[in-house]
Amino acid sequence: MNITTLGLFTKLFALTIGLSMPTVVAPNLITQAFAQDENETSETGMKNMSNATRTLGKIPSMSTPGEKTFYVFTSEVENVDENKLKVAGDSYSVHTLVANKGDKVTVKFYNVDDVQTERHSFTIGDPYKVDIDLGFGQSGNATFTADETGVFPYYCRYHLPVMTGQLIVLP
Ligand SMILES: [Cu+2]
Repeated sequence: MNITTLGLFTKLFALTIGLSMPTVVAPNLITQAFAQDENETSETGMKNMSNATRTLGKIPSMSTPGEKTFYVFTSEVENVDENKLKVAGDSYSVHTLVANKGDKVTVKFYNVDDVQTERHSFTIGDPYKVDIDLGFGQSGNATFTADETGVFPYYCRYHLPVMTGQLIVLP
């Protein structure tokens, strides 16, 4: 380890300490960190979160009554030898989505697969009839009202049977 590497290492160490200390020592520093993020995000939801944090001094719940927004990314299980195992290693970043009956549900789906020829879909059959079908680097979304309770599988039409999940709609 030369001097430059050592210096970098020390800085990284200091940074790590700096990042981990506030959570232990001073909870109000977390609030400041949230407030700083405000300029970096355009999502109104996130802004509301930091406002709520500042005025109430509470950790935000992130839930809006009657609305659910889910961010789902494509994912890859590491070390799956597709030829040997005869199964794809593709997956979703989230495998279970939970909503309450009557919720307005929005699914935002992102194809972050680094294989440029690989398409992925986020598909739910009846009664919701969702089909977000994406090519390389694309994203798409779908909104529906969860007016039927039950467990509804979602799947990628290109990577069955492994790339699946379930939407649970509670009464
Ligand atoms: Cu897929």
